[in-house]
Amino acid sequence: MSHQVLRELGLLENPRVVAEPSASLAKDPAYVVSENPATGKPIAAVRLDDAAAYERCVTNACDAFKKWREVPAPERGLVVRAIAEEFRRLKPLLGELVSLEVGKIRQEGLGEVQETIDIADFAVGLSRQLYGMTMPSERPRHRMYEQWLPLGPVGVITAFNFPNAVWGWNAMLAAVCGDTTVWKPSLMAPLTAIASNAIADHVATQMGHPGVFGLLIGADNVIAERMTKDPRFPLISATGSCRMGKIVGKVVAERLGRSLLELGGNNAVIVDKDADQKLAAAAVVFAGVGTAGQRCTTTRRLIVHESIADAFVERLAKAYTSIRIGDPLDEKTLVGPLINAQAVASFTHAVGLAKEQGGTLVVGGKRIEREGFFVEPTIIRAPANNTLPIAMEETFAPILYVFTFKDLDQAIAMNNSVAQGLSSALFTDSIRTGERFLSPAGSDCGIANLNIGTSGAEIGGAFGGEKETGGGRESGSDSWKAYMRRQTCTINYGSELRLAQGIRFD
Ligand code: UN1
Repeated sequence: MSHQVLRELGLLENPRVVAEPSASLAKDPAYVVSENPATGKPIAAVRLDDAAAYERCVTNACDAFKKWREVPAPERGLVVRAIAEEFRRLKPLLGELVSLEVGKIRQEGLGEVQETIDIADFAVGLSRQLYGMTMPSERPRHRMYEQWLPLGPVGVITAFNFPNAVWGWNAMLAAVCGDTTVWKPSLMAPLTAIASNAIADHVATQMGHPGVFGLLIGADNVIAERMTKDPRFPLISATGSCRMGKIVGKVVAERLGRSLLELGGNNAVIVDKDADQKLAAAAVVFAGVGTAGQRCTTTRRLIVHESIADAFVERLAKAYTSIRIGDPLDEKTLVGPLINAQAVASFTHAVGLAKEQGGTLVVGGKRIEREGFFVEPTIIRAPANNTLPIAMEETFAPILYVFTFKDLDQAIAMNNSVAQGLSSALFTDSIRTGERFLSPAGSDCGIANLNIGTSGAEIGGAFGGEKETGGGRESGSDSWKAYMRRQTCTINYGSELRLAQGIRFD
């Protein structure tokens, strides 16, 4: 069945892809094998790019940029519109490939492709709205305004967990902004990257714009390090771990380039005593176990009012134990596998540490004995003193740590007590409580929700967070500005040279 998807997406004809890799090819360092995490079996091997391929691709992106930047933005929007149409047509296949390669359940695989379609639609509208401001000049017969101009080739580094959408957020915006992109995807999801990029590249090339969408698949020390050091990329947009972001941020800063970082999260949901508990539980379950806990927006900590804690945890435990785990492509499945054996080891390690640190296992905690990389959705209660050091770390797995609070400011302090600042949520029916959470003394995260969970953000808002999450904003709102250069222009249409600040020089 997997071959059917590969065939229909044109991957079998792709010169990089070897559908049935031999044992010796699978060991060849010039290739990476993409495995199905639900079975641990290979799907296909992909040939990696080397330094020479890097040079060809980046030169191509620079040459294409020179032409693309002069195409009127609304016309660039038409190209993105055609790309969105192609993603619409191929959504079922591409969604299935996402499920196959990274283990997302079918609904989430489809949702991911929808996210790319949505941002492409957003970008089409944006292509007629790259507005600059005009400001009154202090000098007579002068006009002053600012304009937004294309920036250059953008290097896009993405993680395995959103192998299509995070590239979409970047590439679709960059394209209408007049930039070309060079995408370095995760080596855990190269097939989705090849298929996704080929769709965009094919449409753009057919419409007379080759080279706008570049792709480089390779080891970090061959591709990603080169990209971050390369001054031909005025912007590097990187999504992934805080550890990776600290390296990328530093290297790009050394050459005074721009980086847009969207890194880890350690997101909490606060449930106050007056909350609609049914609503809160449904939201915590989706955000806690969805994508098997492998979203940067996953709920990792639950901070629940002490008066309702036992009842609420019991409700959650019931839901957690009835979740259907299994083949991601089975419509009934709600939780698929983790990405690989290492992820399972991190899960097991975190659960072990939590117990050593005084945590109480409520449900889950074990690897599931079957092929692939499945683990049980897990709830662990922190000891009464609310101290559980492992909960301060982001483990990319479905583990929910439970803490209790007495008053709101204590809960907010706990929400803000981690190194990252991506997403947060509060469940309450009180306006006063809700507004306090959203006030300057409230959540310190880039995303703060009321009566909605921490994950599953719409594309229309700016997406990203503070502190070790990296500070970058991608996707909607005015995130496009990161992909352009701002130019302030002053025009003298009089015949006298007037100096600003009233300076006389004669
Ligand atoms: C990520 O995990 O890197 O808000 C992105 C969400 C998705 C995006 C997650 N729209 O959960």
